[in-house]
Amino acid sequence: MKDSGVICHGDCDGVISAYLYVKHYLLDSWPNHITLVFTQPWRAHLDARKIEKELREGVFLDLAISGELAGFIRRLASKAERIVIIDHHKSSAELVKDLSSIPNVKAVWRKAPSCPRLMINDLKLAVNPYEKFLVDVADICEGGEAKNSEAAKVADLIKLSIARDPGDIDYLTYLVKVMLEGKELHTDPEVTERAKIAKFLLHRLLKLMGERSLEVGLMKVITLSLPESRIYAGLLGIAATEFARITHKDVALIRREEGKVVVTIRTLDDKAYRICEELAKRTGGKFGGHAEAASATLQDMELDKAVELVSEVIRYVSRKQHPRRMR
Ligand SMILES: [Mn+2]
Repeated sequence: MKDSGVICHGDCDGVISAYLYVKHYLLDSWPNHITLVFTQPWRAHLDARKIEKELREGVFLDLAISGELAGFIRRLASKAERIVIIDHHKSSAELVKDLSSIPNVKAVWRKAPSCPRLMINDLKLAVNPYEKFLVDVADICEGGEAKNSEAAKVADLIKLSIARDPGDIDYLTYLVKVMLEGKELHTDPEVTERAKIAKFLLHRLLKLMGERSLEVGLMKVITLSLPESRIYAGLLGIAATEFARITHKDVALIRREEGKVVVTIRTLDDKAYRICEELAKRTGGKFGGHAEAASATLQDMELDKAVELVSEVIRYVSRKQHPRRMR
């Protein structure tokens, strides 16, 4: 039997997407004939090579598709029987449209609260109450409003438990396994223990962000040094979202990582996407994400210089949006 490869975003809604896909389409191949790869959009084209062997089906879930990944998928399509792409990131729209013209590629792209929500709506999956609950969880993980407090609790647990070490593929696979067995997540000792440690660090990080934030226009701008981004790695996206929620302000988190500067933006409108797009355009960097939650990866530079650049782009994008308002 030929194998299937499932490549998905290593975050809360990515894991739930993987669970739904395996359960509905690949259960007969689980676990021995599926290679499950969890990755981050910026390195997906590298990690995806793990599935390149004898392949029946290649599945790409919840990945903001980069130009490199699109190139990889094109090559893979000439070897695999079938490719499936399901994604809800705004930045993927054009590339997914291009890829969908390849005969053995089935692509589903739509703006949706989460990738699992898109799956149950567009693929018309018949879901049971357990799966429906997890789709609610995925929406909340992606910033959707929490109408169900049980789902909000589980969303928090999953997000935090993953955040501490987003590269821990074994743990992400463990989560899919727990879901396939239909077990409760909020009482699982592995999940709760990991979430507890992450929560402690998140509180420390939010305190630090509060002390350090600068106002640029209507936005809060926060910087983190290389050692700090190492300590809080994995929690930075959650912290940016949480900080924006607490302060009711748009937030730009600028940090140095190994050989690069990463900017994470959270806004109430679509400014996050436009700012990251403009940053990438000006510096030849990369960007991806959604209208209100996006990030850009830029070449390495001193933090002072990065703050100057980001501030200028924030003002530029705000001016373009409200040309008559003086700032
Ligand atoms: Mn995701």
